[in-house]
Amino acid sequence: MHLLDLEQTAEAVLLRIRKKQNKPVSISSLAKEFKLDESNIAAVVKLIRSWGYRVKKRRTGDIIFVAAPDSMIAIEISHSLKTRLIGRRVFAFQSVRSTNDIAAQLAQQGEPEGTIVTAETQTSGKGRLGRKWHSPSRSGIYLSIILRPKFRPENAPGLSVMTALALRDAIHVICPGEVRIKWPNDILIGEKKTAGILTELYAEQDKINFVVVGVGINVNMKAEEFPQELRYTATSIRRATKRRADRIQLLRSFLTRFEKEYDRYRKDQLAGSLKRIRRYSSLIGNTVSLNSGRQTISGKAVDIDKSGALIVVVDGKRIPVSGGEVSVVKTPLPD
Ligand code: BT5
Repeated sequence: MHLLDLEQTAEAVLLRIRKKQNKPVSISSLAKEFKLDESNIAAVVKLIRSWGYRVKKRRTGDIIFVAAPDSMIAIEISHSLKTRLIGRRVFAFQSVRSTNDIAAQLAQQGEPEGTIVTAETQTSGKGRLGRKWHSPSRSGIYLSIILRPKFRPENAPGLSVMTALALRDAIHVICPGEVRIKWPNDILIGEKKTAGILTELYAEQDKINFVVVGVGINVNMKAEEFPQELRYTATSIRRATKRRADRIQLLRSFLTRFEKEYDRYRKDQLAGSLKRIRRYSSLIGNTVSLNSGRQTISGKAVDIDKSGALIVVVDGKRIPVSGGEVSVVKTPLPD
């Protein structure tokens, strides 16, 4: 069989046998359904196994689907993903410098809105303002989403907050307890960072070419997978729940939520989500100090508006601060 045909057949056979997880499917029925002979079936099973799936072949002439791999592979991500737009095209890599950079290249080459890029590890994962994102292999989610919104560039900063909301909900489902948004781009479990968002805007004067939303999630890292400098500030879902999480399921759940939030955002920015954002924000009500490199301001964080700006009261005045270029620390100062 031609390699391409073999791959397509293997994908179809995989779909068929996984419908009956842990139940045997007879080889003869597969042979008939997919018009294959014994040697084709053997090649198909071999290929499916090479993707990391656990499949048993019994002497009695049955095949049993046992388990999907814990790997970020495209067919697994797409399997039963119910979104309309987000994740309809998947580029899944083993190792890249940064998924955001690959996504930007693909967007420049014309890849459509909703295309996603994932990797098992990043060698130069990026945080904001030139910082690094620690990306150990196979224990996290490293994801970038290409967006092509029709709105003006000044409406883009709120996308990070929108993403944070979808991410907080997806994490909270598998990690009950305190999962909060630290405006504008961190997700905290308790006081520790478990996910970060890097939104990069590619725009001309008043037109967005495309946006890349990058998401890094610490899913199954053990304490020792964090470098010394992150041990006390970072955590993973596994460390919080004391068990491994299914990365693919979490990814699908996030993509589904992201799509819903993005649909809302395009109608009226964060207006429809502000209640939840306020409820889950770790900063509102606290005194914060904002550092933009050039200047630092301190004040009380009182709200987030529909554009995603943090409203800080300084000397009695409400000042909206946009998320892009600031780092924020909660300060212990009395207000
Ligand atoms: C962020 O920046 O939090 C944005 C992180 C975005 C990462 C994703 S992964 C997929 C995509 N491709 C990329 O190249 N990037 C995106 P920032 O707020 O600047 O936080 C960075 C800081 O968080 C670092 O300076 C460290 O202190 C800390 N940090 C680094 N890696 C971490 C990790 N794995 N977990 C928790 N904290 C981390």
